[in-house]
Amino acid sequence: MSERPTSQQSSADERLALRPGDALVVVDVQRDFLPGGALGVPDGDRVVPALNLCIALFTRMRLPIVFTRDWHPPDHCSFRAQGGPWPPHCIADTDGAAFAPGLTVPAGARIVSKATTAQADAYSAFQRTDLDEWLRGHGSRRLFVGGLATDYCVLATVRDAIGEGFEVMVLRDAMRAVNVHPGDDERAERDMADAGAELVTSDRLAGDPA
Ligand code: VGL
Ligand code: ZN
Repeated sequence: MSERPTSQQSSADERLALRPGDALVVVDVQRDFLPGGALGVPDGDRVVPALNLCIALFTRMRLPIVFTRDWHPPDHCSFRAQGGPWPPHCIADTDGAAFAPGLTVPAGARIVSKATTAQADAYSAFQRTDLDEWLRGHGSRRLFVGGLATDYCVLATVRDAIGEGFEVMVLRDAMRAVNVHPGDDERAERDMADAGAELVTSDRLAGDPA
């Protein structure tokens, strides 16, 4: 480790240094998406420690943190009884819709509820929410995104964020996929990269010295 870093390595490190204009977006880390939940994502609980470290870092840097949540009415169109693809999940104000146990949700953190009406689903946290305006109002230009699930709400949120002009860093180790079809996780990562997102590992993020 005594070798001088090449210019490429140092620029990668510089890109992982948090700075004003950065925000953290934690997508749908809710009980129903954890193993054993109504729509359990394999290893979904594994995102919590990685995200908590990011949440601590963004908190220390006084950078915005947004928690999104799936927040459906009991007769939501995505549920099988209504002809949708999913079992009932994340019904507003139920235990299943609560944030994962152990997830650090700082007091005053911004919470964005999505897919809140029966007639429409929304995988992206930008769909019919004020997330875009809120982030712009806070001067955010670059988003670090992790959570559940890689192949649905994370993917859709990342694509929309790029479409809205944000730079996006995807926290690879802080997200997990449903994988209805084997390989959906890899396809989702490729789609995000093709759309212009950078895939990074959360433990390489750096703040200012404490
Ligand atoms: C999600 C399926 C259905 C997600 C939400 O948060 O990725 N997936 N509703
Ligand atoms: Zn849903």
